[in-house]
Amino acid sequence: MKHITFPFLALSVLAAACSAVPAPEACGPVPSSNQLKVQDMETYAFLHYSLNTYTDAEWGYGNESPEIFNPSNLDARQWARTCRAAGMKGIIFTAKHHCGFCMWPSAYTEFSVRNSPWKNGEGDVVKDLAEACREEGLRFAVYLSPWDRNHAAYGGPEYVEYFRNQLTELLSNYGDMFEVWFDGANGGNGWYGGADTVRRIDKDTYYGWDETYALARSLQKDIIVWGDSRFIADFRWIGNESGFAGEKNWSLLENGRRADMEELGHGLETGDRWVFPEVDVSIRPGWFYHEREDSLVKTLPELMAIYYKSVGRNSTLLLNFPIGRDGLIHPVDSARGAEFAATVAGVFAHNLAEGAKISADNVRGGSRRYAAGKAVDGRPDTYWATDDGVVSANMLMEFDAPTEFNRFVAGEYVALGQRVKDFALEALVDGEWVELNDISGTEDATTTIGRKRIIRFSTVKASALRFSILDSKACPLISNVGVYFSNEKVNL
Ligand code: FUL
Repeated sequence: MKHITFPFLALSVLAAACSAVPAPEACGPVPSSNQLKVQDMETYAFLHYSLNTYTDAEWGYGNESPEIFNPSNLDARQWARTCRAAGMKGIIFTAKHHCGFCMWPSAYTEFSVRNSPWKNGEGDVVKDLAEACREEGLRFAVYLSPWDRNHAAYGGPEYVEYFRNQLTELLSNYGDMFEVWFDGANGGNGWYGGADTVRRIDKDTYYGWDETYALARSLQKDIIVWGDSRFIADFRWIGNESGFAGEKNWSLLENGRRADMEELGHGLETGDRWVFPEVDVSIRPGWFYHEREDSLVKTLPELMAIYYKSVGRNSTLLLNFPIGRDGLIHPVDSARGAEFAATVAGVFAHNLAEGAKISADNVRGGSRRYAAGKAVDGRPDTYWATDDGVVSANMLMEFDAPTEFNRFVAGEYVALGQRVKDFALEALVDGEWVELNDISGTEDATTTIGRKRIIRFSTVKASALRFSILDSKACPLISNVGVYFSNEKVNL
């Protein structure tokens, strides 16, 4: 009996010891599972394509003829393949831009591909792309412009019904969607069914966002809403279209109040709702294709800088590829996208922290379950945690031999809330502790962490790295730490 009871007893003692260390409680607002899933996609693509592609414009007036939509070579599979090769995990497509032209044969308007010569009016770009995404293993989503410069009733209640009908069509007929994008540009001059006038609306009240968001959520169980209203959506605009988030970046905003530019860029430490930041930027100067921009495709160093300032600053990156007039993504853009993905993968291929000796000056209940090593075990669901009430602590990484590195990555276990307010990095170089800060920073870079924070510094050759959390809303939960060496060129 002994040899059976003993391990049994030992196991129960161990179990009791583990359960004696309570798991940390959530701190403040937390993300929904839909938000977490989109956050974890990190990079996904925007595709801008509409009549503007053929009028060489960025905003159509709404008086264009559907006849001009007749691409010779439209191939949604090429778009999906290109996006996948660029490291994109999903695609958001402009089903309807401000001109009002529908890239699917909507039952509610004549202003759509149904009245275009392309495929004799039998085509459906949204359907083609939804299928291509499924084939390439990408998630799919739509951009539906609330502003419609073609519709005669824009500005009145009838248009809002039309808008919701279109939303229902899109979210019912094309399979699973991960996001719906309700652009913030709203009202102004337009064709409006021939009225050719100026129509102003109150963008907070006109669309009945509460109900419209609820409609979207009721039609798609995994969807997140991107919106720009005081009825706060699930993801927020970052406040610029240049590709950067603030150094300090909270995933929170205050519900019921329109955020100003400062709050969009940095979030709000005291916010009462989880609203993750999304950085939208185009690989070219414009969102739509213009031949004159063929030589202005962003360079690899520019794209890398954007990556560090978006994904590396607790945001997702929504990178736009315009569709060309032939119905394809231009080869320069495709090649640049693939180079970008390969470079990101290369920089973060080898985590030097994995070979280091890892320790911390505080570990929750002294438990192995919350040990510092949990931050380098490659698992997103385990983390280093401190005791409740301990809001400053450090983790030490000691290398076998002096090691060269210039990138540091940290991530919080945000399912239980974003916590860290301030941290510091120091490297032990020739026996001296040297402070490391981001090379691009105009602001203090080592502040918030969130889901992922990347710090870039000039190469150091160090025998140890100290990651100190200086202040946190509650005990910090660090699920990921990485140290890397990269020699890729990055724009500051
Ligand atoms: C803006 C729009 O006005 C642009 O045309 C583009 O669609 C961009 C993503 O959002 O608000």
